Amino acid sequence: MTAQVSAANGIFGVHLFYSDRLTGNFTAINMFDDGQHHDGAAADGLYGASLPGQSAGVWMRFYIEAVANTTARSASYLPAGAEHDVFVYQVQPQPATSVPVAINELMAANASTVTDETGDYDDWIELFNLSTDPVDISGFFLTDNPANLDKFEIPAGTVIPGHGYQIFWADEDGMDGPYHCNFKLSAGGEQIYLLDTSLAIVDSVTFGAQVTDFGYARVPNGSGNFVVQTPTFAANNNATAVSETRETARSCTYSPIQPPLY
Ligand SMILES: [Ca+2]
Ligand SMILES: [Ca+2]
Ligand SMILES: [Ca+2]
Ligand SMILES: [Ca+2]
Repeated sequence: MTAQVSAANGIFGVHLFYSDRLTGNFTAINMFDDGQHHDGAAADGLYGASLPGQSAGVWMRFYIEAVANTTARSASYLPAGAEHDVFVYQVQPQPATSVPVAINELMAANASTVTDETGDYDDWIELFNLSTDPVDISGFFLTDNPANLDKFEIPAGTVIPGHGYQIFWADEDGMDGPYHCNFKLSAGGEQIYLLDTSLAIVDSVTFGAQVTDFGYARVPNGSGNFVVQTPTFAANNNATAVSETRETARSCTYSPIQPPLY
């Protein structure tokens, strides 16, 4: 953090107040104008200080206090209404490096396309392994909440074969099996993240309002942008035409149910 500060009588001190939660007390640290705190040159009026690193998803609040070098030690604040009005930001996750797994397709309004093991037409998320080698995603996470990145932990022993698919039901039916997430997909749209074991983002998708019984899928399969199209449950997204051959799901532990052909 840096702040450009000046006062007719000079500066007594500049302080950065911060909190790693949305309520409660602030911690104060000094800001410096010594050229050693990412503050430009020494004595140039630009003060600097660094906030301690935080985990992804954390909401941070902060404000700055500048105290004039007068007997009254009069103080000014940024924002002016601190500490009732403060700055807020959320720490974003780092992107993961070289995990060749994509959020490949999702369905947030499944009325008649495909059912889970219990016969429910529930939301689903399809992951695709872009590489030819198996990828172990045990301990990875799926979430629909950027403030709760470790919401659903992918079970141990989850390996997606090379060029294979893995379906996760987003139905809050965790008792029905290991691949039932503790969240649903909003048909009105939201964000879905896939994160690795250290909560770095492997892939994410932001989607808007969904069309009932249509998929939202990467085309070309695994790498393209998302398009609304006929769903391809646990199968290649390029194969949406009736005349095309569907790729068989190789990673599913349940009986794959083919979506209807249009
Ligand atoms: Ca400076
Ligand atoms: Ca279900
Ligand atoms: Ca949701
Ligand atoms: Ca698909």
